[in-house]
Amino acid sequence: MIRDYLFHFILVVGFFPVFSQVDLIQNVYNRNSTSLNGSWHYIVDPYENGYYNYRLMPFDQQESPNAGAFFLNSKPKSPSDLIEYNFDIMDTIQVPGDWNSQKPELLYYEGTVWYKKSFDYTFTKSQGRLFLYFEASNYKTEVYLNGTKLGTHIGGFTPFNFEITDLVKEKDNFLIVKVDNKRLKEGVPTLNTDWWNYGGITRNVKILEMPEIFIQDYFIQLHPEDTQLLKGHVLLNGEDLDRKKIRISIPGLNVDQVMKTNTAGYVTFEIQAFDIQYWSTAKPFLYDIVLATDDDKIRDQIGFRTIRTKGSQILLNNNPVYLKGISIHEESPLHGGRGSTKEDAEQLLTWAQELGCNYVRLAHYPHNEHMVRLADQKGILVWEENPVYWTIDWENEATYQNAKNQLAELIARDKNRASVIIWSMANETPNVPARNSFLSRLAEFTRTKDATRLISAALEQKSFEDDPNTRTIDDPFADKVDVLSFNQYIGWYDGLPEKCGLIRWNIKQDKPVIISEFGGGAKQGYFGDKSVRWTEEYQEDLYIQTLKMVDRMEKVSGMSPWILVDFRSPRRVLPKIQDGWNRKGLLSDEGKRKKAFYVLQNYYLLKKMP
Ligand code: GCB
Repeated sequence: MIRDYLFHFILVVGFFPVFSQVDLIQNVYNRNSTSLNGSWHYIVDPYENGYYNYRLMPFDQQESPNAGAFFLNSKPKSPSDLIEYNFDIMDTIQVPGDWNSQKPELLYYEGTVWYKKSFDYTFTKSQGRLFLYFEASNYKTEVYLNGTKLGTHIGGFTPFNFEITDLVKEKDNFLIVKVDNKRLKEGVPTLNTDWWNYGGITRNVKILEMPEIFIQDYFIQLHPEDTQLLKGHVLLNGEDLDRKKIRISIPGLNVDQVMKTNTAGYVTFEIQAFDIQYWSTAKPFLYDIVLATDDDKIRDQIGFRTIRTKGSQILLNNNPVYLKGISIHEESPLHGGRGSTKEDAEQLLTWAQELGCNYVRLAHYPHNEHMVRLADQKGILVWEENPVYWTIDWENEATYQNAKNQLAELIARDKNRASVIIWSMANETPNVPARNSFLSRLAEFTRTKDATRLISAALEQKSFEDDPNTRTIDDPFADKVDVLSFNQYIGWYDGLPEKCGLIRWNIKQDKPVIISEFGGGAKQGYFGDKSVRWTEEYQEDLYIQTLKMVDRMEKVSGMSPWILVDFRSPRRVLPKIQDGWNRKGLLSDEGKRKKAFYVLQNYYLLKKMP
């Protein structure tokens, strides 16, 4: 524990920002925990008055910060004391949840909000260790417990945790969290996106009670080339980890194997398994798995499948698969704002299934864990994406470290999910040398973390100079991906739908192709001629023409049109049509189907390939 704090200290004063104090704990989803969700008091602090003194020095870096530091939760000791804040009489806000959709006056707010939660906790150290776990908080989060800083996390969509064993008291703990969602040029994502920058503690917050030595991380997947070999590793966390016994049991496969860790508490393994029922979209079979040490026991439900490419095909369990997909943003279909609950995920994936999908692209950042857990159960293949979007600060090493860290946290969380078949590095990034090396580094890093999945990125297409109607993918990063994906908007940003009939495709790479986006806007309930923008008929025609074009293309192994549901975007200001919403959804924000929904549904229904 001391070691962790020391490590944290070194990172804080080091060159790069610290991302989290303790490496991520895997499969918190199946651990017993105490929820800190519910009502939290909050203070909106646009000038960061509770963070900096008047010389702009952060209070939390001063030896004796004055009582104005919000993280101290100061209270007057006598009636003459001057303290200009008081969490306990402030308004409350729900956690999890973004502030923009909960408080009308914060709809457009981008900046710092302080959160405070008080709690009692009965625990003695002989019971083990305590960790505070955030599923996500957007974007920069500083966490303090009982006046002590736990650390900082950067990135809005991935989990992080801190050890709190030595800090928790039986009564009156106060947890103070500063969340700042200011967009930054050097951030990931950067200043410019086409989605709402929902701020706040957007997913669950929990306290985990763990044994002294616990299973921090594990990876169990089928060997990509040997369908009877399970491969993976387990990592323990604690003191004196040498030669610790770990038992892995998969009753459904008669697997019961004991292994011993090295001095660092780490062990890799290979297990022969016969008669495996492979996970597939038709039969998404999940095995119950138990990992146990003398002190700890964790269960999971894991599916085994292979995913690889051969020429222009994607092979799932060695059989070609066509990805009948749709792109999805993480907005709640039930109450608006950032989605985070199981019910939100259930609704979005049910709509995707009603559309006939066997695949979803979770755009443009990591979605909550319910999405992939449910996709595992429902047999839906998943593309997961790092929020490297448009033009980020390619030359900035801290930006790279940030992007890498967010991707690492996503892989750490989801690497045991059979549904996840593609890690996407980025979306619509410019073909310039600094970006090429940035994305190549990310891809190489990803392969070292996980050799069992495919790598892609949503690239851009371009026309030949002398022939605007012939399109190709001319991008050096195309050589680094397993699946060649690109977005195209012929019929919307690029001519009218009938233009689809003129376009020829000349894709040279011998790789499977995914059209990661196409689409156009329609205001649900606005009917008219198909030549009139924003009518449902225009969007319907765009889908008809695009799908005819796709049928003439070679190498296409799937698509994820843009997008399942209308979503909020401050870029979309056209009155009476957009009013702050991107209208390219096949469903309105109220969940009403537009005409184009049925065009795609019919196309997927008639598609021969599984
Ligand atoms: C794109 C982007 C997506 C936008 C979409 C649009 O190419 O990848 O984030 O929302 O176009 O609607 O313009």
